[in-house]
Amino acid sequence: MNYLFGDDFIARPRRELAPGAVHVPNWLTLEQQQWIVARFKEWANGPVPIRSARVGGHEMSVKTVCLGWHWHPYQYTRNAVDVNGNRVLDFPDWMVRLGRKAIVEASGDPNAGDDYTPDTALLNYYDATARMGMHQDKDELSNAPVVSLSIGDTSTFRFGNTTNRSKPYEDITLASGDLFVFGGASRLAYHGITRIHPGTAPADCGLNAGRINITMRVTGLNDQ
Ligand code: MD6
Ligand code: FE
Repeated sequence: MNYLFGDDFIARPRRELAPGAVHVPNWLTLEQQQWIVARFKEWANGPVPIRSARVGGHEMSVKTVCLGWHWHPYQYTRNAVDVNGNRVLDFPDWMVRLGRKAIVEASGDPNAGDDYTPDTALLNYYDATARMGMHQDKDELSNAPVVSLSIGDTSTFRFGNTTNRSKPYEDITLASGDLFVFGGASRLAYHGITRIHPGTAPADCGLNAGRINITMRVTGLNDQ
């Protein structure tokens, strides 16, 4: 009862922060979260093990494993050329369906997801001290929306403007099960994670410590 209709339900309403940027708290059920965490653990130990990408000689504090296409600064390839050369796992059909449902949910249009076929997902793992600096997601050729899901510890997400990394920006809480869709006029908004709040994950989400963020994207790329 508290989980369903408690303070959180009132304090964190569904909200469009800017045109095309929609936050839907508590969108995934605990059972869906658990199942995704179990898959994440398999993928993290798959053909391309989870790792911290190197950006300009520094390791990112976040660890990443990819599906469909492998992201490394600042491009997508089928093979993890900066890890072990192996091909990344295919993008699963169930995740395409989940992405379409997310677009329908965020837009309120029952047909809005029909043409949405994400072909890559980045799964980021944050420990208690990990951060993500302000950035734009601009390595995709398509301007289709990015679907973001959070599981585990709560984070502070900084949603900025499309011009630069500084103000104006707004800090919001992304908690376990939250959906955030980044599309339309907000597709190239700067954003980042300023902190993780250790010990805040719901007991039954499947993750004991840290946070997983999944972002599904449409690369606009073809093989060959
Ligand atoms: C995160 N998210 O939530 C980092 N990117 O851990 C992202 O970088 C992100 O949430 C594009 C669209 C939505 C996002
Ligand atoms: Fe991003």
